[in-house]
Amino acid sequence: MAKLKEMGRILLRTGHIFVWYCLVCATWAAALDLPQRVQAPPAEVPQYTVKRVVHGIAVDGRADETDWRNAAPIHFTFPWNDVEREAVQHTVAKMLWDEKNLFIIYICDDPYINAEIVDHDGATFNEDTVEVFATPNPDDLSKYYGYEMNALGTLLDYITFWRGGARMSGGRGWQSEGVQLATTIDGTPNDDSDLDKGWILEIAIPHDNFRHLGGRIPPRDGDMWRLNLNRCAGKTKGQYSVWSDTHAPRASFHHALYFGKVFFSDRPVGNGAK
Ligand SMILES: [Ca+2]
Ligand SMILES: [Ca+2]
Repeated sequence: MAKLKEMGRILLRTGHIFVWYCLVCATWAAALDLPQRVQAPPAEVPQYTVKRVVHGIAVDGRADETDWRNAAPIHFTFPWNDVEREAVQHTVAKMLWDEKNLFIIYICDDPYINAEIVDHDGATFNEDTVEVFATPNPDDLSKYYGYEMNALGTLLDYITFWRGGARMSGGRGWQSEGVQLATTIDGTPNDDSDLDKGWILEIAIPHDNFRHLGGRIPPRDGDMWRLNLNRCAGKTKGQYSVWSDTHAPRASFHHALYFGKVFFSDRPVGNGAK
């Protein structure tokens, strides 16, 4: 009898734990509240040729350089938003390189710009933010660099590692060096009483920052990196968008298997086909 009572108590306790587990899971899923996939993923990852800077890039948050005008555009896709029905918030990105830096520019349409974080390594991904995830070592997609930058130009940088299907978040203490970053904003950030036009973020990342994960640094003509460009939704009516679709059922960017393929070329930008 005592044994039966003890078993009953254990079952009750186990039942309580199970109920609590379900509640925690449901709360967690609701808290995430990430939009679900509305488009079928493509069969192949996209490719991009990064060409050489010719005239020079001023990292000032403006896209008016001849080299940027001549660089091929990347148009982000919206796997988790029905942009046939809602006003699309375009992002156009471009990449170039020289002997010292990888340059990226993001041109973002955004009617409700939100960015308040100014502390380095803050949670910029909760605001209007663009990102680059990259590894120069295409043979090992379990590690890559993350640069997540809000519309104010605040940078969260890290190296992320995957172990046994889980992503380790301990790499935030890693700091990039010598990065130049600038933004321009056309609108009134953090004021949703009017409509903003958008913002531009321009970044130069010295190649040396990519030296820890294998691959050749600096890259040479023909080298291929795996890389993705992302945009987070911000606080008001935002859209998650991305260069290379991550195949994820809910908005999510940490899927290196689907990063795009980026080829470094010695060809000068503006010379020949984009
Ligand atoms: Ca510029
Ligand atoms: Ca960091």
